[in-house]
Amino acid sequence: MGYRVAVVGATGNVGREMLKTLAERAFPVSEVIALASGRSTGREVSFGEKDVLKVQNLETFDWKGVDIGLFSPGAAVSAVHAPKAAAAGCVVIDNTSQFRMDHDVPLVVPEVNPQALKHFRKRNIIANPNCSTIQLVVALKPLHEVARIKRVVVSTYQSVSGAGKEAMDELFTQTRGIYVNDAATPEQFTKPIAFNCIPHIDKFMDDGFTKEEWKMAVETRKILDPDIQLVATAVRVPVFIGHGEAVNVEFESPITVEQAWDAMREAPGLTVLDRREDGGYATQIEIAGEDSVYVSRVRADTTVPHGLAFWCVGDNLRKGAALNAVQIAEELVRQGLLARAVA
Ligand code: 11C
Repeated sequence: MGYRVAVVGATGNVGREMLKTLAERAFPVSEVIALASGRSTGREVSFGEKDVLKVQNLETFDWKGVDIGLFSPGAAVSAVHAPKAAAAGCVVIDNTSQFRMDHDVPLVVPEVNPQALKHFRKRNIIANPNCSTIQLVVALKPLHEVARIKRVVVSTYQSVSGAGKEAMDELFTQTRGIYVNDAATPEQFTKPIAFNCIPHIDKFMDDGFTKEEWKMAVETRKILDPDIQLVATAVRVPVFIGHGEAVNVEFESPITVEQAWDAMREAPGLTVLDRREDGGYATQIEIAGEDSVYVSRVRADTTVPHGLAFWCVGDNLRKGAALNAVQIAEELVRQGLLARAVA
């Protein structure tokens, strides 16, 4: 018994990770369909260790009979094709920013707000949050349950894979170019990314924040609590996979470091790696490929009445995108919200 599952954007960083995650977690599938733009039609992508799928053309695809669509093609493509799939009865789990803030589209991190899923039938679309939001709310949720969060200040250290395959290639080429005296002009980023940090992710908004920073604020409020104030600075760093975040949290009531450690240790999807010694913390290189969000460097922030500071890292392609989307599909099954799988 299994579901017919289509992956849209199957040749991209996240699409390939979605296929890998579906296979690794043995999600019950009767058929997996790889879809992408006409340019990629006929290309092959792996599904699990043994299977190879031929990529089909999204433009001409007939959605009838598809149970679940995992979308990660870019917001403009989702805007056109997700509603088409949803109208044909497919439950869309969309990884783009296209529908996240629509009031009738649930924005879900299964460890944080699985209850929001029950409203998905209004549009047949569920939104997967931005990668930097996902790892943050997984870390904040257990703390919010101990002492309500008032305000969050977060600075991100985001890997280039968040910007796609070409961005990863650009980091590689520029880094190599510096050693062989072959400087490449930046194309994917506005400034050199090799040996540099760029405080600019997504487009600029009228108030001076970038859209990435805005997304972290509004998505955290939608997922966790509409009363939380959040200010973000999003920075691209020369790392291939994994986003880091330095987080300061102000609470309404006292919370000790020990209480925070205990709550975070108990929380699903979260691993505390916090030895106060050289190397006793998690970094991007170590957690790439891992499902868990890692928290380190938890300490009291005594500059506010009830404050904590911590560091967290997560694999942006995995928990930040593909894994969260597959977990949403698993949660739909668990809550009995999908039609029965076909035999
Ligand atoms: C990045 N967070 O690292 C972005 C990628 O809204 O889903 C994901 C953009 C989004 O560049």
